[in-house]
Amino acid sequence: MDLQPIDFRESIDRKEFQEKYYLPQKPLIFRSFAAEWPAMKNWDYPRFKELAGHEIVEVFGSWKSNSPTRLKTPPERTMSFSDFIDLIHEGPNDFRLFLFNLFKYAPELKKDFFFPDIADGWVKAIPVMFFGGEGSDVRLHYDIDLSNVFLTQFHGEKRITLFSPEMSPYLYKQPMGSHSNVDLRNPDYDEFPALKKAKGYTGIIRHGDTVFMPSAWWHYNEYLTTGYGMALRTVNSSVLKQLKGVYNVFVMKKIDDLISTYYKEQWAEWKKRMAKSIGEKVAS
Ligand SMILES: O=C(O)CCC(=O)C(=O)O
Ligand SMILES: [Fe+2]
Repeated sequence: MDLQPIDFRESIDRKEFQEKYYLPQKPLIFRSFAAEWPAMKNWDYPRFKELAGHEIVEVFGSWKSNSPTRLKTPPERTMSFSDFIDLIHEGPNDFRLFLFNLFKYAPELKKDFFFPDIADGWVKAIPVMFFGGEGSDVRLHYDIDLSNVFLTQFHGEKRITLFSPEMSPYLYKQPMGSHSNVDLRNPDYDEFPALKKAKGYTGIIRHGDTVFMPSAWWHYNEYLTTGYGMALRTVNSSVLKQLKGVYNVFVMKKIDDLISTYYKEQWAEWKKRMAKSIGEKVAS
């Protein structure tokens, strides 16, 4: 695997961002995206507990042991948001909240950030959050809605590893999905030889940093410490891709869920075989 550092900028204006990153679809870590948000100063765990601590949340655990071939993995347990916050502070563990809409329970938090004038086409209805305990990781995937993602980090550090869409065959993309089962923390080159040829980017985001992940870019995120992030997104510039995104979310995901329910083992084995046969072709 060849991993280069993701470009980093303290500050970048709209014109330069559009020319160098957004239009050519190149990733960037930058600080000016969220620098003016009140959220950077006034969001913390006690406030979240006060506003939404009693809400029941679905908690995810290690992806490797929980139906890793399924597009939508089932949650491992449910608990109050307050207990979840305590749990991820109890030391290294695998617990995470994924695509968590905290704003549904605490709409006043929406006043603490705004959509920066760095791009157009914001999907304003779904700012979503991600929480994780130190040591947890997010399976290698790209977002099936095919939008551009701006992921801002709060209170902690996360390592982000990115690959362009062209890298899919080298990453053993599974059919009927937008995810891979390769473990980038311990890459098994005997089982996944094509991975050796994958070329990507890596970087660490800390409190106040935002990583721009272009549409359909693969990401593997590791929580180096306990922390959380918020993702804002802009629609894909191609209407065809927007439609593909809608199809992925509302049709592909449902079909995968249905077949996974009725043909669990066979479906999982077929997906792994398909991903491997594509990998074999590009490995040599
Ligand atoms: O960092 C995380 O927990 C996951 C973030 C993610 O997958 C995303 O923003 O699309
Ligand atoms: Fe994602």
